[in-house]
Amino acid sequence: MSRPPIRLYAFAFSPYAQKVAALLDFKGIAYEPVFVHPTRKTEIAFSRRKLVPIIDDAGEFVEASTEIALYLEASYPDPPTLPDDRAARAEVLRLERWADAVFYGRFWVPLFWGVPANRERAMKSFLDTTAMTPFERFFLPRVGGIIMRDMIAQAQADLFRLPAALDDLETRLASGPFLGEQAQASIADLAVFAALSVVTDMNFEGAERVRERRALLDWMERVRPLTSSGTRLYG
Ligand SMILES: N[C@@H](CCC(=O)N[C@@H](CS)C(=O)NCC(=O)O)C(=O)O
Repeated sequence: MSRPPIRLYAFAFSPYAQKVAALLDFKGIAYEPVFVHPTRKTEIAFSRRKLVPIIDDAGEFVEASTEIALYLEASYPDPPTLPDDRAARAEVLRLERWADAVFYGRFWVPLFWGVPANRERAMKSFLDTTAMTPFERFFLPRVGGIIMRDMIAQAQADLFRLPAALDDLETRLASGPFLGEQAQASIADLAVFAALSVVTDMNFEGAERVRERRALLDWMERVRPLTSSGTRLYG
């Protein structure tokens, strides 16, 4: 009997959920996104951490993007997202952690939450993708900015880091077709591509900062045919 599609609990513009969607698309695994209400989170009431992404693979629940990536690699090894060689594997996993812990913080967070037009689109995505009461529809866009004001202020302050984050990525890409000097795309490429492609393919403000960098575009064109475009979760 064939397996049902994987359920991917997500926010449309969570970089971690985008990474998992890009991995699923890379591996050709069918999935359906389940968009989670940003405050009630009833869809993931079963979770203690209540963070997205979470996958439900025929009753097997896995939380957090790196754990999901490792689960997918073990359960659906073909095509691989990790090299066989131990040292190369460790390097690729180190770069994936860098994408999560550094790159997303210096690129995604300032760009989405520090730029007003992008922030509005990100907020609106919750109205478009989840069932909201009329009360929530009215108030969430108005109070969201107040609830998140510290985070938004930090994101605005961090916008100056964005060129350095892209410089850093370009340096890491300088010596190989893929990250970590790998001959094949890996989980690290997919983690970074997932975030950059949303910005370029959905024309978020700041997309030109990526597009003006030839080396980044060339690398993106190498990864793009292997997975989905940046509209993957939110067409
Ligand atoms: N390390 C986790 C991070 C997950 C995470 O922080 N998710 C955010 C969305 S980008 C979330 O669910 N936030 C909800 C909240 O903080 O209430 C992963 O890799 O999946």
